[in-house]
Amino acid sequence: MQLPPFDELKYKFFDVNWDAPMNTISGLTNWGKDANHVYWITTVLCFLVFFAVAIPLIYTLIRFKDKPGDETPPAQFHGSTTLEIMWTVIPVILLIFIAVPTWRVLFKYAHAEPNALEIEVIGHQWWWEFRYPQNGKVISAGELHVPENTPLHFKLWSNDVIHSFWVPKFGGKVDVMPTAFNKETGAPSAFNTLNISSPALVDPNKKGGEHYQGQCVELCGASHALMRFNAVVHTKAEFEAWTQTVNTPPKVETRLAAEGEEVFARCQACHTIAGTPSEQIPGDKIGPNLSNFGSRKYMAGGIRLNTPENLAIWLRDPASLKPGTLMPNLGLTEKEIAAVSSYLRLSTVKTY
Ligand SMILES: [Cu+2]
Repeated sequence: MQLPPFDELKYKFFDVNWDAPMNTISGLTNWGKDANHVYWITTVLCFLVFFAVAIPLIYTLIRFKDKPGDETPPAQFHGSTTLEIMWTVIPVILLIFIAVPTWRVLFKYAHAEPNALEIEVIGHQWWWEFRYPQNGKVISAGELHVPENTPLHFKLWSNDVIHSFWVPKFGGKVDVMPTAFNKETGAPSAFNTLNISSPALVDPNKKGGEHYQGQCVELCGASHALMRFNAVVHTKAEFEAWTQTVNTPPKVETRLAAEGEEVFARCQACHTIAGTPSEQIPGDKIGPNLSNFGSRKYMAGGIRLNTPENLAIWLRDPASLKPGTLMPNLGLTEKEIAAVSSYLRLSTVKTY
């Protein structure tokens, strides 16, 4: 399944589609499939209970309806030990049938697999940051890259308010909570985890990976609905190549890009591009890491395709695309916008 660009997605109420990117019950990962199994068991049992109650109820309503002229009072009785035992024991048995598979799935995914790829997920108002501590200083924003068929160990926390991490096609939805940080190491004192394996590629030779929609699912402020991201599943070789090249600094070859590099000096208090002077400014930056921004398919937290036109709209007035964003209107001239856009869109990594 190939995802259409987010800004071209149009949902219709009756457009029910198994392959729809936000379908909750068509997870492709081990976690997604196991959770769906529990879901179907629960659904089938719920329908059985519904019919077991509804059918006798409808029968009783018709069979014992008041008949005109019939003055006989209904039989008067109360208490039935057999019935009371039945409606205690049957629900207990049904709940056991739901609880056992639920526990099995919960415990199965409670711990990371020993060879899992660790990914730190940090929620910000309103964008996602992904760090790959096992791959040096690889950091991505708005775009989660994973190799196919690989156990993943997500560690999730928030930089501000509560968010929730969700890729419907992966399954697993985890709250992303604010936390305190260790003063010396900067490590979060608490985080949630999610242990799933990435899905296999539908087309094993797919260049540039397969894209799945991700979304924040905890109301987190004005632009909560615009806090999306793009999950890209690559072949293992392509993922390796991405981690190797994503921190390569841009090659500035044109005058426009060189001018853009100068404009970007004004952005580096909030943004980092690996391998450039912006990396020297210490501390966690307030804005997304823009290393190889040009290689990203989407921008502004996954809400628009990464095109020069959309980037210009964003730079002219970020809040016009994302109300409440921390990025101010920098008052750039059209010339500066063209220059910095040309610089930012330079890419040393090609994933699609
Ligand atoms: Cu959020």
